[in-house]
Amino acid sequence: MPNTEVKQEYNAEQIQVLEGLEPVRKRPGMYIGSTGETGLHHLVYEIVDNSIDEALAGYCTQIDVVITAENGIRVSDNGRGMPVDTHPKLGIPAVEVIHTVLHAGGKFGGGGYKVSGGLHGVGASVVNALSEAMEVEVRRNGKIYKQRYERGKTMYPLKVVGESETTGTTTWFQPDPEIFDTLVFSFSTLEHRLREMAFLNKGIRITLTDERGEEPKTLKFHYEGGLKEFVSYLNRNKEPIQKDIIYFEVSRENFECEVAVQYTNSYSEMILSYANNINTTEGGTHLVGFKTALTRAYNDYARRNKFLKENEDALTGEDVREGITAIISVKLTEPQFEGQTKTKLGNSEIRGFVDNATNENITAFFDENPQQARAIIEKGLRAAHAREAARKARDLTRRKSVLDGMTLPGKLADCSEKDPALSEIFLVEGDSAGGSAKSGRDRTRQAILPLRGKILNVEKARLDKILNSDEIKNMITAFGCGIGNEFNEEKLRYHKIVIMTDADVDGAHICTLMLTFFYRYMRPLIEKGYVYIAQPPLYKVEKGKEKYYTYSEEEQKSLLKQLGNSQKLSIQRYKGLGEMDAQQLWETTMDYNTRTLIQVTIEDFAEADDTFSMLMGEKVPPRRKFIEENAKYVQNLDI
Ligand code: 28G
Repeated sequence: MPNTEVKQEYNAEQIQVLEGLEPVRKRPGMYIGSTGETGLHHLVYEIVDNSIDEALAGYCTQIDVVITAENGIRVSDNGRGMPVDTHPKLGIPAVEVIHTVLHAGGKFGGGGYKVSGGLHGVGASVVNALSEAMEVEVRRNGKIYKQRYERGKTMYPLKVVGESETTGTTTWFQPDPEIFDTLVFSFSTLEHRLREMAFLNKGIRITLTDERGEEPKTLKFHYEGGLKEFVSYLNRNKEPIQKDIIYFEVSRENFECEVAVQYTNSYSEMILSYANNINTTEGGTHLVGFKTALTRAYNDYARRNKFLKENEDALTGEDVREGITAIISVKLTEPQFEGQTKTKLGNSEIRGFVDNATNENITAFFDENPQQARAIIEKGLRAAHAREAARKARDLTRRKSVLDGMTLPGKLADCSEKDPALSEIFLVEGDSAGGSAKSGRDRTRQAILPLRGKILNVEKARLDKILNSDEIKNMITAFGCGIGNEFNEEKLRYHKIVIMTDADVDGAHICTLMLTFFYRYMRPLIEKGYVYIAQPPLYKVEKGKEKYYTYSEEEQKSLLKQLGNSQKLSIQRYKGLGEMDAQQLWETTMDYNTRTLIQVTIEDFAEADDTFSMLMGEKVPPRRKFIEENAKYVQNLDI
């Protein structure tokens, strides 16, 4: 193999360049958001984005991502390969400039943004600065060029290490332990993002390989249908009420918009929006354009076809969106991102563009598919009636609570503490465990609300029915914070809401039912991290006067090993909370010093929505599969 150095000189300017990456190492958070797990994964997205840009420019069809055995990342694409010609001002190859010069503005630094097909290469320098080692190989001009960097510093001039008939770029990096709190990549996190990328950029082939296990594991993502396939993927555990997916794509000189919509019999709405492949979780002008046009097209059609009489009120946006699964993706050359997390699209010109495209295409779909249109409109009409019924029911509960001066449920054993930040409420399965919890608790700071049996499955009912359920009404009044649009965090009476159910399948089911209710009607509770799951013990082991509790089968095994399997052991397996007396319940599950609480967090909105529709919806096989796969039940429940 030839090993020719590419002619080049190092000079003062070069040193300048190297200093250029210092700010990234000093304040990594400014460039990648955090130095935790999210930031770590962000490194991968920065590199993959460059390959995606090359694909959007029309030169790359295949992207391979590998998690190496050492928890490094290797990304390859079959694009043109990063340019290697010498930069006129800096006097170093373009590929080196890309890796060692900090480009103005990052996603978190404010300022400029990367634009598909335009500025690509941005991000590689940030990843380089935060990697203990990074290597790039460029296949171009019939040659393979290679360069290595360590913590942003070039190790040797770009050299030719071989010949190649193909073109493309391969990048490998090892994140820097001096920078990151964690160095372990999550296969499922990368799987999610890469699948999303493949949906958002139709036709691109992406693979993800994990080389850390005994056998390498590979997933392939390739969707010719783009967002259409994304919607059917999201709806895979739901029941569509229309057979087709409404799909359109419109492009103008400076922007493109792609939309897919399908209604299911669910009662929730699931709309994902993207701008330049970035998930705009705070919404923005593209989303507003879509929602306004949808409501208008929907009502116009309903009036024209006499689903709505002249004297009847128009359907609201919420009515029109009940059961919708929709994805809207726009691409534009100069996106402006606003909002707290810079995930709100601000470009005003996009709004009218998306509005027109949506109005025209939704109207056309309704006109051409009257049967599907009927199913959709009738769903909206039912939603409107239910909304009216719910309003009446809510008025009733509200009036009642005002008159009674907010009567708390009779079953609630409240705590004496009034500061929510110091107060906890335990939602306890069954009256008998509830009784033990009441006598075992710390009365100043722990409130107990016993719940009888299964609570209502909110995934299968509308608000009016939900508000008729006693268990749910009790939770709502005990929490004090209201639900849905009227949710008010400031009124929340406890900052720890602890679900305490038996450690068996029924307990897990009740737990899921409650989480579903919180997720659908009090989502900020979960987002703010107020919801926890208690971990009651599985076993009690006694040896003479010593007493041990274990919380998992593994823990039990290792304890028995430790104690030496002598005959003097008495082992009790708890089948439910009810088998513990007040003292035991306190010691094992409620005592601040010894208990384990699992905090419930939302990793990914789409995935959580998915999990709930799957667990609580009508289709049985996927639910069974999930329960089997997660049989051991939660360690750290990320929904
Ligand atoms: C495998 C890891 C991640 C990339 C390319 C290809 C070009 C490029 C990348 O150019 C500088 C700025 C705008 C032109 C562009 C090659 C034009 C002609 C490229 C990657 C020069 C960056 N030939 N592939 N950057 N542009 N893949 N994959 O990073 O004006 S980055």
